[in-house]
Amino acid sequence: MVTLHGFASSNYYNVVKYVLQYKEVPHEEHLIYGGTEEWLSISPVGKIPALTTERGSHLSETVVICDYLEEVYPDKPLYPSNPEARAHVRQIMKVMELYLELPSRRLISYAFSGLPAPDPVLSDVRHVLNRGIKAMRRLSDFAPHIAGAQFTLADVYVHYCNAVVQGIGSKIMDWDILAEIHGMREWNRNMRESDIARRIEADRVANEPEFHAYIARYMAENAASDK
Ligand SMILES: N[C@@H](CCC(=O)N[C@@H](CS)C(=O)NCC(=O)O)C(=O)O
Repeated sequence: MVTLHGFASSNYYNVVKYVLQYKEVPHEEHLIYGGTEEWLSISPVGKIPALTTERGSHLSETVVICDYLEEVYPDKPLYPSNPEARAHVRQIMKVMELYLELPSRRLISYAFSGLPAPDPVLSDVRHVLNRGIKAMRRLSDFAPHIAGAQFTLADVYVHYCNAVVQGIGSKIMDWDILAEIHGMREWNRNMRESDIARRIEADRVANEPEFHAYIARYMAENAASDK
């Protein structure tokens, strides 16, 4: 059995969790928020999620984990068999990560602390997001899936990255970022309807109070150590 480490409020954790459920891979979840030295032996950068394989190896980085699962559990494939189409799926995910999720994520501490984000940060984030929006307009198909006819990892990945774009980026910047990409909001709504997505959302909602308590403790400890 594989073990998924992390917590249900993490969008990246939910990408892997979706893939595990979609491929019906027997797994257990290990609730951890990270932040300790021991965690680095499982996830070297300290990020959530990580996966311990059936053979006991530890993997981190969401797409690396998903690609591993794709190779080891090839039934119900999440990549097209054609190399060009496969690269297109990877391109969508990379653009989403670098030009939409990560810039939105830069605002996460302001979202949690309630402090205003400095103007140079906002302007930098807006610039990168605009590039991402333009790219996603060109790359996304929504016919009916993000990369076309086949449901792929890009659907799962973009859906959960959108949670950060919408919940952090749009919120802090007062800007409906997803509405800028024609078809994205409707597609995103449809993605919420599957049984897997509903289960993952229920777990996320259940985890929220504990996650917020963890963040509050983390911020208080860091504020104390800054003094
Ligand atoms: N590049 C990583 C990003 C993962 C990530 O940012 N995870 C967040 C939780 S959603 C995290 O671990 N944040 C805590 C930290 O950055 O120390 C991946 O693809 O898995």
